[in-house]
Amino acid sequence: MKEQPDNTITVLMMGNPNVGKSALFNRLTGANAVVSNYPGTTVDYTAGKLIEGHTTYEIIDAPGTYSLEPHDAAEKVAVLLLDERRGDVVMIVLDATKIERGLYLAFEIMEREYPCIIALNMTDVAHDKQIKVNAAGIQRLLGIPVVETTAISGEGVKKLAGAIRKAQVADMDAIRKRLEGSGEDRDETVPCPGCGGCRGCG
Ligand SMILES: Nc1nc2c(ncn2[C@@H]2O[C@H](COP(=O)(O)OP(=O)(O)O)[C@@H](O)[C@H]2O)c(=O)[nH]1
Ligand SMILES: [Mg+2]
Repeated sequence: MKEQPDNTITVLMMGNPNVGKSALFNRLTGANAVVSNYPGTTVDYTAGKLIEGHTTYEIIDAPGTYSLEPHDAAEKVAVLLLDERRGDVVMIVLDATKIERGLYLAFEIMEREYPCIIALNMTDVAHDKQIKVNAAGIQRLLGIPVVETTAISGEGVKKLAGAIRKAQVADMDAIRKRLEGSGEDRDETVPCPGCGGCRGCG
């Protein structure tokens, strides 16, 4: 990830509408958010700061989008924010009850080789609906950090903040091989991006 001279790293939050991006953003940044209008549009986006140790992150809450082929002005701004490389790190937010719905966008972002992490939000709803969320499995499959969160209670948010510095560029070939089941040795050969070595830190 790219650090600006003043130690600031930009983190662009992207995901489908209603997955809890803004709720997570509020948890991560507190009360110091600034709303800006994206030049040339009527679309607003919000930016705020998160200080983690010696690092300052500028977190940007992008408008929700289903893909990187925008269908309306808000989606277009989300894609422009990504194109600008405003996101030195991209935090992909998925709804844990509808993971597959968000994966299309997640793969599009990962293919562009941004350092990424995934927040699996709405884990409380998943729990209530008895949907089992295998965050550790997804993390091993994708090779990027995956953190379970519940934005409304704040659960997992501290872990999510700590995981930003572990953001990884996804190795799409390795992911394809794993998906095809032809990875040489799924568990042993994939270092855990969460801790660097374990087989299930999740
Ligand atoms: N139960 C539950 N509700 C959530 C969670 N995160 C967000 N929400 C709610 O889901 C709705 C959409 O959240 P919002 O942050 O606006 O989603 P965004 O469109 O992705 O920015 C709001 O009513 C939030 O309060 C969560 O982890 N659990
Ligand atoms: Mg929002």
